[in-house]
Amino acid sequence: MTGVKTTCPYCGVGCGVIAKPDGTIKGDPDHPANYGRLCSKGSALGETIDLDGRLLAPQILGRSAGWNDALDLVATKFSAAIRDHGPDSVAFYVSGQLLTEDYYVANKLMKGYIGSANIDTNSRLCMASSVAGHKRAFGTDTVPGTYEDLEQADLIVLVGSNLAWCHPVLFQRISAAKDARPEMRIVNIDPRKTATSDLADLHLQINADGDAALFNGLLRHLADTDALDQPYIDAHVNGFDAAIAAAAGDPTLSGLTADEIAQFYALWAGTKKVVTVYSQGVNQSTSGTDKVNAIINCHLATGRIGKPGMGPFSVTGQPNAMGGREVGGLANMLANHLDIENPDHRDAVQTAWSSPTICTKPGLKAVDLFQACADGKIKALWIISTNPAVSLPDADGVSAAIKNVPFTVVTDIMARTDTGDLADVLLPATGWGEKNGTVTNSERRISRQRAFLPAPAHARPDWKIICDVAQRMGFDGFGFETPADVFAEYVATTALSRDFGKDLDLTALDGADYESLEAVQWPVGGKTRFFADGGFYHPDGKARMIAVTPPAQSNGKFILNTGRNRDQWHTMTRTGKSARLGAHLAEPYVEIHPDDAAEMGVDTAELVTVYGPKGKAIFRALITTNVGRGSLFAPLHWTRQQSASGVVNSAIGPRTDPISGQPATKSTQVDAGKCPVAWYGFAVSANAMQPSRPYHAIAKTGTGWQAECAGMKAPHDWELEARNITATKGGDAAVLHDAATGDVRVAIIKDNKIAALFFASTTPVVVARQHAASLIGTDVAGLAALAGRAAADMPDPGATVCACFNVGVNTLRDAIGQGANTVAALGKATCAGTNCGSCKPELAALIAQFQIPVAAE
Ligand SMILES: Nc1nc2c(c(=O)[nH]1)N[C@H]1C(S)=C(S)[C@@H](COP(=O)(O)OP(=O)(O)OC[C@H]3O[C@@H](n4cnc5c(=O)[nH]c(N)nc54)[C@H](O)[C@@H]3O)O[C@H]1N2
Ligand SMILES: Nc1nc2c(c(=O)[nH]1)N[C@H]1C(S)=C(S)[C@@H](COP(=O)(O)OP(=O)(O)OC[C@H]3O[C@@H](n4cnc5c(=O)[nH]c(N)nc54)[C@H](O)[C@@H]3O)O[C@H]1N2
Ligand code: SF4
Ligand SMILES: [Mo]
Repeated sequence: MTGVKTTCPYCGVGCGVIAKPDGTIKGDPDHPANYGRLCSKGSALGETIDLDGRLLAPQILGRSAGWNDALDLVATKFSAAIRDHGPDSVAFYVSGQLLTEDYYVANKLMKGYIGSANIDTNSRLCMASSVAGHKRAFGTDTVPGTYEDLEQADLIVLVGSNLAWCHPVLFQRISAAKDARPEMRIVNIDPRKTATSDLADLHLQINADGDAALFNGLLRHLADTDALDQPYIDAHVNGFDAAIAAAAGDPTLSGLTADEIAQFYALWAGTKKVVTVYSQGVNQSTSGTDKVNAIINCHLATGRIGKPGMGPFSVTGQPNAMGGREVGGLANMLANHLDIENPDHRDAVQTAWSSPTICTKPGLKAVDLFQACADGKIKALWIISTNPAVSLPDADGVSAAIKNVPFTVVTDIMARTDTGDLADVLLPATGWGEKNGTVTNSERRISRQRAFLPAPAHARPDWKIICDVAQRMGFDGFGFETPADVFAEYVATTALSRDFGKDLDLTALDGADYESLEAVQWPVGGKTRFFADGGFYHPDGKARMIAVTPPAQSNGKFILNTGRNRDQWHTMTRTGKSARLGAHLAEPYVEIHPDDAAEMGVDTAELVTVYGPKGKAIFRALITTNVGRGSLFAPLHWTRQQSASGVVNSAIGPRTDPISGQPATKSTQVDAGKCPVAWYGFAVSANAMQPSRPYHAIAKTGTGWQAECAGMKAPHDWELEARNITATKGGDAAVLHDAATGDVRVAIIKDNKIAALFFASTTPVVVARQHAASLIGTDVAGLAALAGRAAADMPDPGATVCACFNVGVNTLRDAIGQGANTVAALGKATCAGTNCGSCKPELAALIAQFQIPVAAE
């Protein structure tokens, strides 16, 4: 069969994919987001579509149930709560990973039929500050730029964005543009040195939340050096005087030196074609909305917006973050970029929907919504396509809050998630590859997701499940038979936003053939960029510059920063299935500066406990100068399914931006110290493990599973401990216990094959992990396996760097030692980096680290 053209379900780049039912995946050469490229996660999609761990039938209180019973129960419970406690006693918490059609019907049901706006989305944790900033500046939530601007710019400023890992194909497009035009300049503003910093000409290691001070200072500098576009300001911008007056503060409060600041300001002022890309380092902050406006202020004041190669560019995280913003998935939006507070908008939407009611006030934003659950105000809750028990701040408090709701429904594709484990009813959704719909990417481009696999067992598409419940609650208006019907209604309702003079107008797609719909950017058929000649959406048609007051700098002992890894997607329900993706970074870690580690008495790979305002988490210490003193960084990916104490949001409190309500998940004041463990362990097993030790983290390997663990007290019986941890019964065990060092090694052999290996030590276990995993299922003699390192003829590749070809750090180090001193040469020698290219920044870093210095003459 020829492949099916669809769209990657991960990040907001929105790459076109050609997929086949056998799991063959390749980039779509014709898709304007990626022109054939894919990153490591996109390339590995074929490894995540198996049915392992999938939720395949509805469950009521943990038991399989039929759809009729489950849907009836959900409809009855929601209707009863609304009847007894009013519409605001129920809530939906949805996701930027829903398709537009799913989102559209969920929003319609809550806002037009239930009559509450208690529908919020994980986009609150992601894009809310950008939405609020756009609305303040432009009068509507418009992203003015396009991907081409990134290639046409002479200066790209990446603020709080690790594009190399989080939007890898955009990063590759920029990297290729810089190769072609080496004079192109890149500045990266991030408290942490990342793979993205490696491409930058200037990395500004700013203090947490120093951005507003820095961009305020830039505005002042632009004014002082005659770099303003006065005619543009006069014609199209309000608020200049107040903004410049507020920008009088000292930019070194950003934590940067006067020298660094001068370099950056001169570059920005002197380069006309500048794009400022920003992401979660900007949005996830108590000053997130202000940071967005401080950035946009500089673009408005110079008229550098909406022209080729110029503009502020908020890149979206999730595949359909943008689509959700279009249909109104946030609790403070109505639908189609129209406003809840505007009675004319409400009337128009209600008329278009022919709905019995319409919400009259904004609903609860995510953090408040879960607080209302804790307070007993929410009687029925439906969570769809998101995992808030992990991803919201105060994750343990949120888990307790969900438990406190009398009736909770979770729709997911997986049977076990931290959130699903708390639900009364689980509803099985069809996942990527099995469902049809549309998503909108960061540059407003709508692409089709198309099914290339049958729906497994009883799973159903999200839009259908929502419509079925709506109909059982007695509502008409949900009789859609296909996602094409939903899309057609959505397209038709965008006539409303057009008629109110808003930006979102898809009516040119009226009657378009859904099956063959090509990727299309809105406004459809019109201009691709907004605002070059003004035309803003405030009533007077002008933009607004906003007076921004930078926040006071934090003086806590440690600031906990959080974010993403290259090869994992959020709570790992899908990427966690791929052994080669897991091999990149296999356990929860915390980046910590060497001086801080020394002060704490923490050595490489020991464990660190991070104490937050509401709870704590334990991580492996990764000692590195990538973070500054007093700064810690931990990834958000680990959940209670794969780890004990690895949920970073357990250590984060529910602080939010006062305007957008977005949680500040990148700057928590915490305390941290060495975790006093008695022993460290590492195990590989053919069986799935759930060690339940004070610290553990499991990951998939090519032969089964691996587990890192640690205990507070040495067990009496190491063989028993090894069997418990590796979940291995029977067979023979060979146990080596070195009384002098305390090192323990256990091999369990069944049917002459190695079933499990376990290594423990009073210090972090030094064992060739990949090699140990490769022994499972082989007949290597038990004692040889316990050597814990590879024989000379079978070198251990080390931690995976290139996920596509499974090339490890040791292999790369050897190749560099033999003279492969460029990324291209390394690719030739080892294949690393020659498929998706996501690891190229790390290859460059390894070359810098391992290259044999050429002796000075
Ligand atoms: N591999 C991978 N890619 C993804 C995802 C994933 O889970 N995995 N998720 C997707 C989603 S939903 C999103 S939202 C995006 C997120 O994409 P990004 O925003 O690029 O990713 P993060 O790692 O969350 O954070 C980016 C950077 O912000 C920095 N930062 C922290 N505090 C500050 C600050 O005060 N100022 C500045 N200037 N920087 C700061 C952090 O050090 C971090 O390097 O990624 C998308 N792509
Ligand atoms: N500390 C900290 N916390 C953060 C962040 C951070 O940087 N730091 N980032 C925040 C951001 S930007 C985001 S976007 C969130 C992400 O956080 P979440 O949305 O909670 O994370 P995911 O793992 O993407 O959850 C998606 C869920 O939907 C399921 N799913 C997948 N496909 C489908 C489908 O087709 N239908 C249904 N019904 N379910 C499906 C998956 O199995 C999974 O359980 O995390 C936020 N939390
Ligand atoms: S950059 Fe990677 S994760 Fe993002 S859409 Fe493209 S292939 Fe998917
Ligand atoms: Mo996100």
